[in-house]
Amino acid sequence: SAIDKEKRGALVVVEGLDRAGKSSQCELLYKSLLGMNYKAKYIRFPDRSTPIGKQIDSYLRGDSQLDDHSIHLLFSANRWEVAQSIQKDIADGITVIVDRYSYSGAVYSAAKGNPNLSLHWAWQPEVGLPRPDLCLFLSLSPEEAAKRGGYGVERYETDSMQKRVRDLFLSLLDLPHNDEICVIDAGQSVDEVAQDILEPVLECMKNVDSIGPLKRLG
Ligand code: FDM
Ligand code: MG
Repeated sequence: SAIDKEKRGALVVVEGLDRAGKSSQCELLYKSLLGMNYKAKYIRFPDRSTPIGKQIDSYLRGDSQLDDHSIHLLFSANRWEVAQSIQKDIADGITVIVDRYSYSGAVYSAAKGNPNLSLHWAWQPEVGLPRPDLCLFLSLSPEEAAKRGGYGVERYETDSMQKRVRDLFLSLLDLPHNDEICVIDAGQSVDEVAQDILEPVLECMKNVDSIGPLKRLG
């Protein structure tokens, strides 16, 4: 049977720019796994439903102003508040699909260009969070992104911000310890992208035993 009681779940993160199709692909992946009788959950960050998430939501909509460091730490706190439940789900054999994670956290804040908020500074509050077994980076060229219609009205949904976010995401991919990152060409059709995602996810779920227990971000 596809459900193996001995096996832990996998922690699978989907990252990328706005309009890369992250949420649709997470939804498709989640349904595929359930259809194959795997235990799965789909969560997203920011989780706007918690008290911290409501502050983040208000900030993103432009209804409130916050210091760059302050909002950054709220985004991180929003992950820490569910870190234990993620660990529990993984231990219970549930594969957890996460729509945005620490990579968005560090990159979006550092992309603001605040001279006192480097990528290095931005990463520190993420240290110790559950480490993804697999991170799928949905890569989209600026040209392809432009074809997908306009941005929404939230903070960060501007050309200049998206360009800096893209450059910083790409610089993260170069880090030597980031071997769990898998780049997906998000410019393909929805079905092609879904297939390119499903393969490494199934492979990762098959291999979690050899990876050992869930690790932490360093
Ligand atoms: N974002 C998201 C951050 O700035 N930091 C974070 O830690 C996370 C998870 O929030 F612009 C940004 C990315 C995006 C905005 O995300 C809202 P969604 O996926 O559009 O809800
Ligand atoms: Mg958005």
